Amino acid sequence: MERLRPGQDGRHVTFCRICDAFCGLTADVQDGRIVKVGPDRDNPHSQGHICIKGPSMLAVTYDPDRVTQPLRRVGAPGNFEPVSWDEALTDIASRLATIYDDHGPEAIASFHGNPGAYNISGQFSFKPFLDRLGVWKQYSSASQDTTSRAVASYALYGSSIRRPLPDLPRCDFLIIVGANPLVSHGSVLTAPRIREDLDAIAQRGRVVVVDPRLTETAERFEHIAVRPAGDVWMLAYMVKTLFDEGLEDLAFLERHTVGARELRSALGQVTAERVRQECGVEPETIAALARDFAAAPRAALYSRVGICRGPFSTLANVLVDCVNIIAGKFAVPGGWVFGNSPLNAEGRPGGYTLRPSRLGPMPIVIGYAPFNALAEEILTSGDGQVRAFFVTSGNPVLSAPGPERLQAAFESLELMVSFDIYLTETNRFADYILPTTTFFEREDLPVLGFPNMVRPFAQYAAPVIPPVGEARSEHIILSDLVARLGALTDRPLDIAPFDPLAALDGLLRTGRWGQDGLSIERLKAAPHGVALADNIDVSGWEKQMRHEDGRIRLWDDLIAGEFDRLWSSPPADAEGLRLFGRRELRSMNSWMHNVDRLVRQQSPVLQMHPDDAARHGIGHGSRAVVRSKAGSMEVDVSITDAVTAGSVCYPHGWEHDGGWQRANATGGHNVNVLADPAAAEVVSGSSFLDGIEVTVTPLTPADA
Ligand SMILES: Nc1nc2c(c(=O)[nH]1)N[C@H]1C(S)=C(S)[C@@H](COP(=O)(O)OP(=O)(O)OC[C@H]3O[C@@H](n4cnc5c(=O)[nH]c(N)nc54)[C@H](O)[C@@H]3O)O[C@H]1N2
Ligand SMILES: Nc1nc2c(c(=O)[nH]1)N[C@H]1C(S)=C(S)[C@@H](COP(=O)(O)OP(=O)(O)OC[C@H]3O[C@@H](n4cnc5c(=O)[nH]c(N)nc54)[C@H](O)[C@@H]3O)O[C@H]1N2
Ligand code: SF4
Ligand SMILES: [Mo]
Repeated sequence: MERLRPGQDGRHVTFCRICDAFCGLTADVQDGRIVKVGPDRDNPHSQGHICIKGPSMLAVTYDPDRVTQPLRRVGAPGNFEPVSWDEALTDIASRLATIYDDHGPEAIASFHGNPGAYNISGQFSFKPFLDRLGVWKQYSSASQDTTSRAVASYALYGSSIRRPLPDLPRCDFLIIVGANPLVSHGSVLTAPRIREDLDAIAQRGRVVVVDPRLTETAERFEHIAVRPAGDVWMLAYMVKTLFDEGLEDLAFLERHTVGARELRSALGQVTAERVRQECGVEPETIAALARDFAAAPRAALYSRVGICRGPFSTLANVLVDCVNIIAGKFAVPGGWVFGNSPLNAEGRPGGYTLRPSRLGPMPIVIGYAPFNALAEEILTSGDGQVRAFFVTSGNPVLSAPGPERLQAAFESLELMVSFDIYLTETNRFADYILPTTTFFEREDLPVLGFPNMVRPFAQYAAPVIPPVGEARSEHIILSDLVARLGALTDRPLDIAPFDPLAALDGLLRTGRWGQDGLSIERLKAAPHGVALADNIDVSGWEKQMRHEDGRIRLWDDLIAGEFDRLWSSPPADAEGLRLFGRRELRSMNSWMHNVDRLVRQQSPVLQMHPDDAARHGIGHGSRAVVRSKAGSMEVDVSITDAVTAGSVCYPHGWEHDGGWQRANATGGHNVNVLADPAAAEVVSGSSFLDGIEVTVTPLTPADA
């Protein structure tokens, strides 16, 4: 089949790059412009599944508020004037060269936001560029969703990039802890038709959702309501039950693990009473769940961000894997398995280091430093102070703790450069906003999804249209910047132009299906994508172990230390309220809020249980103040028994003040004012975003 050229009239085949599902899309081009976006029914992976966000990228692409030419800051934050690429890059290169020569890489920092993970241009240039400059102060949204998972993997398997996933197509009993796949469409799990996969599991067996809210997923299946941040106790009790009742897979433990005895003995400290108090679930319910899980031949316990942002997130993630491993559900069909990426992953760092720094030791996880150090790095004067900051596809002022301090930090920088498609709450402080492409304007492979596909699949998408306005993809901008910088800096700089596709071709050819001829060329010849296998091949998982003895560590110093911290933590306050977040189908973190049909019906409110509302004198629709140790905000309250008593729920990513006019008019508040910017889990650097202790005080009386 002949591929259409970018911008050529006709139906283009492509795929969505907003979330981990990577759904196949079609895009109809007329007179050089995309006029319609729909599902690609011939995509063997997503088979016509899409959600409303995919086609909404049409509105984003041609949004009159989109930034489509380079902007230079003039005056107060948010004020910009257009400049040429040449002017922008010349000035950035010269200011960067001065900072680099005078202060070295310690004076440079970066933030890599979420959409950058779905973009090979950014993935294969932004981090490599900073790595080659010697910059280690690289921050990312991983501190908000993944570093605790990565550290758990490092402790267990010796590699922070080995992340098991549930083998949905062959699973008959799935427990989901802290994930809402019917809305999120999967995280570290690529299964575009996930609703059908879950329905099929429920039909064959059970799907049980452990969550403080009766989520869209919980409502469709079985629900166990848990207190936010309490499930580390629940998971510990599940493991304890498996050991106490002789339900462990002794043969597997003997052959493939070390530390089962120490783990078992440590769990002796878990009492039913403490478990009930911490997670609000009856210990007998938890024990019954553990028994049923162990008895089911093909079962998996899956968890995602709901357990990654509490005070014990690394330990919670370790315990998730322990439940699977000890019950004999690890690396078996239908269980908790490693996926089959088509890319050669040999060169990928799976490390975890504690790096000494002027602000104390910093855990560097999957190449990123803990986000909570960023503002301090910029604001703390002296040797090593950060003066230049690059941000790509990130909006930390809305997405991360401590927005006020971040704003002050960004405004104090000598040089701040943002790569984005909008003028945002973050880059309004930048010196330059460099306009980048949307996914219709660039080529990509679903690289992030590769290791997490329950049905291994690969696809290449060509650009549907040429870049709108003067937009350019990251690797082109950075290749240009590198050339200019090389001519200016006194330090040795030997960085070749970035070529993401060539790099990926090499990784495909030397990867799992390379011998069968998998390459970019082969993918280009199959526009709807290539189904690589019906199921994940679970054999050979031992080769992925990175501890010297090849065994899984159920116990080591890090895990022991985290248990010690848990044992000495003060018991939960039975009267207190804990705040946690939620995602909406029509919202994507802090962006996509400029699309009217997505945000029209959204108005962020604080959800509160009727018993708590009565206790605090709050009526439905009341205004109230939510206060935490870190800050406060005014909210509208909605009373609902969908949230468990003792907890309140508010979404993130609101309170816009950028160039996106529709978004600015949406209202809502930046919930991250309540998150403590100074606090993070020490071992992983993960932020505390769920389970924050708050008070809620009415501003309007209950009967108003
Ligand atoms: N309280 C609370 N806070 C949270 C969360 C939560 O659940 N609760 N969730 C956290 C999670 S999981 C995450 S991942 C983070 C996300 O946080 P971030 O990664 O900081 O931010 P996003 O909201 O995803 O913003 C992405 C930015 O990328 C831009 N963008 C979109 N597409 C492209 C593109 O193709 N190229 C470029 N260059 N830019 C693009 C958008 O305009 C936007 O400015 O938020 C975290 N923050
Ligand atoms: N529509 C939409 N899709 C998205 C996103 C989006 O913003 N909108 N964001 C994308 C991103 S960046 C990510 S990382 C993924 C995340 O994907 P998921 O992890 O599937 O998504 P969440 O909705 O954040 O699910 C977390 C769940 O954990 C629950 N939870 C909160 N605290 C606790 C706790 O202490 N214990 C337990 N057991 N549960 C808890 C929440 O109620 C929520 O239901 O989604 C992606 N997909
Ligand atoms: S589910 Fe995710 S990948 Fe699929 S259309 Fe929606 S946003 Fe895009
Ligand atoms: Mo995320």
